[in-house]
Amino acid sequence: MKTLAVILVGTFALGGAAPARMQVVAHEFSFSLSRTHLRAGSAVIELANFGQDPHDLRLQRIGARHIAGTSVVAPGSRAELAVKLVPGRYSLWCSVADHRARGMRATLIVRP
Ligand SMILES: [Cu+2]
Repeated sequence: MKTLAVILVGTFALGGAAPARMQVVAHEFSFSLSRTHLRAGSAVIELANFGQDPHDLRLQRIGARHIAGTSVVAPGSRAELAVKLVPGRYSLWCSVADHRARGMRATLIVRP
């Protein structure tokens, strides 16, 4: 019985520590998301630039003011963005030049 309790505590601690992960692949001119829904809490969003131009990633919960984002990522490179997500709808876009208007935008849903 004592052993079982220790295992349960160990599993719980591990599960609580690992943030959700999501990947956004950038091309000219689109974003493709490894998932469109995430649970609220800590998450690491990776921007992988598979395109031929520099791109970045901006993230904003619709209705909120704060904008999170990566630096501009060179072709073939990646960047990670660590965020704490509250439930809501989020806009994702590339802020380089007119890329957003050209199609580098997506929506992410964060569930409670
Ligand atoms: Cu771009």
